[in-house]
Amino acid sequence: MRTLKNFIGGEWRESAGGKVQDLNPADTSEVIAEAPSSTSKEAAEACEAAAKAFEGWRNTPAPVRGQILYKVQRRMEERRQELAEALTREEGKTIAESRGEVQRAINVIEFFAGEARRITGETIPSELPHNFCYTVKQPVGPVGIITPWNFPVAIPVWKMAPALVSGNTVVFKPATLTPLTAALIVEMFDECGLPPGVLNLVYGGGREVGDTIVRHPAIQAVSFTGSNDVGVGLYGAAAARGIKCQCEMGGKNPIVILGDADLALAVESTIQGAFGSTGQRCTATSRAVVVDSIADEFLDRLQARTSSLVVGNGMDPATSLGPSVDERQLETVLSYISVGRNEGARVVAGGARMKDGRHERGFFVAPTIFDGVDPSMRIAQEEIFGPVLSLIRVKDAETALATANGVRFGLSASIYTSDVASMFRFVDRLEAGIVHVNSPTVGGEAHIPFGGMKATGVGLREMGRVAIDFYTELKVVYVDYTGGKRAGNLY
Ligand code: UN1
Repeated sequence: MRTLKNFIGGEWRESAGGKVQDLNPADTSEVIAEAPSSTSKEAAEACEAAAKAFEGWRNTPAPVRGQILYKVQRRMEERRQELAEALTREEGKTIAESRGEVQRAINVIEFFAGEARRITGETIPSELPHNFCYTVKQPVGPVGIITPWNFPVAIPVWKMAPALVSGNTVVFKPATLTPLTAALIVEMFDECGLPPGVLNLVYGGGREVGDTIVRHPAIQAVSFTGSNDVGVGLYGAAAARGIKCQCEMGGKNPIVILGDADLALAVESTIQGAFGSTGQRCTATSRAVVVDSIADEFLDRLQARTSSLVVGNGMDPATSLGPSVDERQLETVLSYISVGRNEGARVVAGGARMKDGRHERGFFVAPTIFDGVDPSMRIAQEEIFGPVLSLIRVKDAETALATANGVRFGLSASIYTSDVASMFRFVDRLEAGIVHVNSPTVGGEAHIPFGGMKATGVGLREMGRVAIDFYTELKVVYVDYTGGKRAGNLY
């Protein structure tokens, strides 16, 4: 069991706040770590440390900042197994999923280390003679990074890597359920020579610590991933201060399966999208919108495949599905299952908590499929964040499109078809920030933008080159070299 500390101004400091136990959701008799519930005074100290370090870091050449990230990349490669195991024990996902997440974080660091050499502007011809006009990207200042428990390695890294290479300093507040992975990540950055105060870590709840960060006068931008309730509140607090805010929030992602789809492929992708990461993913497939002509066959195959899934402790390599992250999340999932039943949908797989033998001390739910779901039901509209899939039968492709778009979220969407015209129609019309053709709704790559539309997101996209735009201000420079003979202003 590790006792975790705040990391402020380059020092691991004891917190004066209370202590929170970090439990293994697959076996709650295992206490993995004890983390502080940092005080708002400590959060303010972290913001002040970030402010103090800003001048030095902004003046460090970007390629030199990138070199530190390359070192972190190598360090994370060396410590990948330790980080993946901590992730599985702390969050519950399978060890294969954890290894994949750590690799993704490594790729993100590698990508942004390289981007450090490409934080370029433009030269633009002016309308005036002998005028040189160009743009330059400058850091915004100290930034707050507030992250969720479901991807506690990849998401913090995909925010801090672009923030740091752009020359910002960071105050990082991880989710209360995943403090150990956060500490390990910060430790790796510290081991690679990041100057004191450039990256700071405080733990604790959104109300006390998150709020202090977004309201602190030193903080110039906030990047958040998590629930809509929290995100909209943060966005409001950031707007009141007039600072940048990026929020990546909920999803209710559809997989649309048309009559000419490759069914074997569609079934595999639905399994991966709906039950991978135990459905605790903002990109999870939570609705299968299937045309009537193939719906029975699709469901038969899906049920057969679902019954082969092994639910258990993620450290066991035979496990295909881990637990819900904690008791509260488990209760949410179970309550949505009863909501679905009460709304008149039919459970055709799973539908209950698993408590027998090896599931006794964990928060396990059997992978659940509802048939007969009407698009207006709550289980077809609200984000559940668990292994629950709603099958919605529709009469044709047009109804499928309207159904897919008939929710308030717009993160990702998949279309399964072998017809080029249908494919392009869906690509054009699906209301989602990420559209997949014949591939699952989940996933994302370091160098490819990620984010959603509608109620899913505000602010610029994450990852990819565009991520740098959120973490920089664009300065426009006009240089007049007429040497005192300027002919006057144009306007
Ligand atoms: C993925 O599907 O691999 O919170 C990325 C989330 C997303 C990340 C998912 N921001 O689930």
